[in-house]
Amino acid sequence: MKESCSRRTFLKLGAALVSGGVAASAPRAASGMGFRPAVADDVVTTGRGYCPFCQVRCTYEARLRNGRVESLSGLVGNRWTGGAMCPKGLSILELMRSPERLTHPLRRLPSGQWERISYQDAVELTAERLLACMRAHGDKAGDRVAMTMPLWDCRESEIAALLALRAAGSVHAMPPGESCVSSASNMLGDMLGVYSGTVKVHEVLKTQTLVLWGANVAELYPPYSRWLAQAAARGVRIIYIDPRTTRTSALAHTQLRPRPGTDGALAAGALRAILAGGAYDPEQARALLDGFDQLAGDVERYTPEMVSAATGLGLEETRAFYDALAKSPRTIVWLGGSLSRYTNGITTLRAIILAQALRGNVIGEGRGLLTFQSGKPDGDEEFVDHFFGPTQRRKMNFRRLRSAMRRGNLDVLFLNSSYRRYPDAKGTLADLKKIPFIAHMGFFMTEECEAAHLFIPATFGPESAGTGYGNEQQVVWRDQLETPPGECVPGWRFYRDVGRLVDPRRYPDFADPEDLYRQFAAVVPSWKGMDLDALRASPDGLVWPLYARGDAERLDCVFRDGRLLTPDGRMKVVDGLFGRVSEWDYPRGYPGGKDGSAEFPLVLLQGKVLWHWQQTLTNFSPSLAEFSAGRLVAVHPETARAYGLRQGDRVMLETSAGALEGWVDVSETVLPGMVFTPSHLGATAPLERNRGEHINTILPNYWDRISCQHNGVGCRLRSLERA
Ligand SMILES: Nc1nc2c(c(=O)[nH]1)N[C@H]1C(S)=C(S)[C@@H](COP(=O)(O)OP(=O)(O)OC[C@H]3O[C@@H](n4cnc5c(=O)[nH]c(N)nc54)[C@H](O)[C@@H]3O)O[C@H]1N2
Ligand SMILES: Nc1nc2c(c(=O)[nH]1)N[C@H]1C(S)=C(S)[C@@H](COP(=O)(O)OP(=O)(O)OC[C@H]3O[C@@H](n4cnc5c(=O)[nH]c(N)nc54)[C@H](O)[C@@H]3O)O[C@H]1N2
Ligand code: SF4
Ligand SMILES: [Mo]
Repeated sequence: MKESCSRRTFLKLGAALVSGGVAASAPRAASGMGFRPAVADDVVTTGRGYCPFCQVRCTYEARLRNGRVESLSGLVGNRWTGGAMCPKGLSILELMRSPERLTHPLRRLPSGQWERISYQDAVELTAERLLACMRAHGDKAGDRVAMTMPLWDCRESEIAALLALRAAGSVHAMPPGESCVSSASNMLGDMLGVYSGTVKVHEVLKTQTLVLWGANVAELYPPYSRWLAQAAARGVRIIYIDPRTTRTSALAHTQLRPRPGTDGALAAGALRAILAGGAYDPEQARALLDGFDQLAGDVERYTPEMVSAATGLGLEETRAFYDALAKSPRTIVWLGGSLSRYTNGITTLRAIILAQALRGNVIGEGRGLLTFQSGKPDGDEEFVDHFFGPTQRRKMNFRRLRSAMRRGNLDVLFLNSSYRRYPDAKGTLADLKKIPFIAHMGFFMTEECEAAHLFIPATFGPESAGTGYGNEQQVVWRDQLETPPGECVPGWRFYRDVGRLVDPRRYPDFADPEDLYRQFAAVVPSWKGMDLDALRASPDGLVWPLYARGDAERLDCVFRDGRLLTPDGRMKVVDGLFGRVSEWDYPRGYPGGKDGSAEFPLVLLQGKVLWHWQQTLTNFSPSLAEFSAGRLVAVHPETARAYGLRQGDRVMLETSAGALEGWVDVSETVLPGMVFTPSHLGATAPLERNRGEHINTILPNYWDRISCQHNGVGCRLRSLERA
């Protein structure tokens, strides 16, 4: 906590505000959570932190009265956010103080009822389950213990959890990746040697064309809208590719609206057009692309006519797009998360990355690829190995983990996320129920509790300290500003306490996140320069990696030597595992695709909405509920006419996997033949506007080699009005 100010200094500040002295820079507070004027003997202090939700990782200043946080506002001086913050972050206070919040550990009795137990009992019970598994299975125990990742508390909690997992011999930590942007990060890794964006967001100011490929920046990273506005003001041409119109549409010069899941054909067509028009440097392309000579044959069939038929885009707009790419001297492509969530995502992403490479747009100023990414810095494995030694165990993915559950081969699961993030949520729950012991760390009685045997109440926001990381690989600090209610504990404490019971000899001792951070930075070379004091002093932390104290942060293109970071410095056109761009096809279950069914002729698209975070937490915020339209089912006027649906009608949305009820919103924001519905609702949400069966309960369990599919399956609508 910094700058504790007495009543006198606060009054002086108040006087300055009245006279207008600092009014212009006075931070904006969340509505309804404003800071009250001080009264006699109030102690007013401030502290800092960051929002745990999206990867913009906004930093905030908190204002406290008598030790209680009263308001949060975006930290002025944060170079990435411009000092902004969105209402999701401001809901932290509401969520912390929610009357629904669970604040004591609970154990499930054989009767199914919950019983309150002490924190110490919860720790001992968990350690005992791990030790019992180790006694029964010896070396094999490591494959019978797993965890879904605790992403949103702090990095030190993640590390403490990974250490506890390894104390039981396990490496099976499931980050949300496979349901998030893993196809994009893995294709970037495979083709360019870097698993995240190749540049930081500020590079958009230096390009000439910015393609937002499914990247709904304005609704997913609201504070980053300013980067689009600034780029446009500098003459950057913004092309947005999204089947829906969104708030991002207003910030773009042109929008292309292909049918969902067809971007791979559009990108392969771009490759063909660039090759045919000679809009590339043959010598450079041959040097960069391993298999260059195969490319022309691979993209032969993607004529503008074929692309237009596959995507539903007009022939002229398709040609105009290719022309814009061919003529632009510098282009940055921002890869939207949803591209990863189709079973043809790998091919799509490969085609887009190849198109950037062919035009010479991966290395150099104003060129590159941006992503929506956690920005997770490396080093965790190095650190865990430092204490436990290297391991030969190969990490499972979630599909394998599910089949282990199904076969009764999983004894302990730490459920630190929702399980609903994966499609076929009901099937996932049924498999979870085969696990004899699930510890869930969370805040509310959500669907996850239905699967759990032990509930550990977590700390939220300013109730605990630690670092977070964001899209620009910036690491930021959060102060602990309040005492957590009841027996709520930060993740690092629970996992440290369990880990030290399981393996007291090897599990490292640390007092708090600061201590753990310093130990980590001392062990891992890429963190040696990530000085904690410097990081805490800066409004936007430090950008990882820094190998030595005093080193300058690296903010330019990652390919500093003019060379890709793949082992041979080249990019593969054809990949043994991930295939070639000639193989593009519609995603699984697509109406009109290979395995599409005539019974489900509409294309289902679901996704995030502006003021909600993922599947769980913000469903508990009353002020965010005000922005929720519930289970809306958006259809184009033509589709509504064809189905005899009117605005507000109640309707069943049905897929091959199930059905849920919603209300019809007739809207031109979607294309004819397509349905859009939000992803955030939950069945256990206490606020009616956020309550509803989760969309993943009706999505079939489709996966490609990397990711699960959330979009593009066939669906139909059945009116309940005149049934
Ligand atoms: N249908 C559909 N499915 C999707 C998506 C979609 O758009 N549509 N999006 C996908 C994407 S991009 C992602 S990243 C995933 C995200 O999916 P999840 O990772 O499941 O994210 P949340 O729903 O936020 O669940 C987070 C849970 O973690 C726990 N938690 C949160 N904060 C803390 C904390 O500070 N401490 C502790 N100990 N626990 C905490 C709480 O139990 C909380 O409910 O979902 C994916 N699934
Ligand atoms: N408000 C809010 N913001 C968030 C999050 C949140 O939960 N809520 N979660 C954060 C996280 S973890 C992530 S990973 C990111 C990324 O989140 P994303 O996965 O990118 O989010 P979505 O809303 O699923 O999809 C983004 C856009 O892609 C469009 N789209 C869908 N299918 C296609 C397609 O086939 N082609 C094209 N070109 N576009 C398509 C959708 O219409 C939508 O406007 O968002 C982050 N920001
Ligand atoms: S949700 Fe994202 S944009 Fe909103 S305050 Fe949190 S970090 Fe910032
Ligand atoms: Mo994500």
